[in-house]
Amino acid sequence: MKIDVAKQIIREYLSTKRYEHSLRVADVAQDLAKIYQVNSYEATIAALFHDIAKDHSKETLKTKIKQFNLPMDLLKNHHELWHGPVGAEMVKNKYDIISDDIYNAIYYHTTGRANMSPLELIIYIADYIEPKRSQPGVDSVRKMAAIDLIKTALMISSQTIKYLIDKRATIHINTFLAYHDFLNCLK
Ligand code: DGI
Ligand code: FE
Ligand code: FE
Repeated sequence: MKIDVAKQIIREYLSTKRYEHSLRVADVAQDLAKIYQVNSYEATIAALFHDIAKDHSKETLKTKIKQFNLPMDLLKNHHELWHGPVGAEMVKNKYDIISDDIYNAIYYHTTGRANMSPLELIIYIADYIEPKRSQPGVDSVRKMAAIDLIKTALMISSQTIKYLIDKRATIHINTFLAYHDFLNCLK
């Protein structure tokens, strides 16, 4: 699939705001792919599609979780966490562009997980640091992104867990497993 075609497809699914976010994530993902010698086409496609399910209603997402036979325990977690897995399945079922690596990059982009591939890390990071993001501390994460993928991912998962605890939000097990694994990788 040509990149322009991918852009047209996601345009139909997403609000202008979300579409532009996805284009920015794709730009950052491409830059990171160059630095870390990851396939730049795969990084662009995964980034463009990462939020494909984000503008679906809660009800639609729930229906798709059942339809795609995704793990039902997803439903016990916050609905913010549903669009990654649903998006990965939507792309897999509709377009022939998907490698396992692209599938996993979309699936796990919100929580992360243990043993993330370089492509998965790039999407996880690019989503967090795209130029319009303004979370506290994001500039030091941007600097680290040019130096070390795991150290960057550790900064993101630490900040995310702190933020979720402060909000008293439920935290998905993969969010913790990602944090644990990044630390172990750096030992
Ligand atoms: O879809 P985006 O907004 O571009 O970004 P995303 O898919 O990374 O979603 C980010 C949100 O997800 C952010 O508000 C933090 C939240 N999140 C990440 N891990 C968890 C989580 N929310 C809950 N409740 N539990 C988690 O484990
Ligand atoms: Fe997302
Ligand atoms: Fe996103």
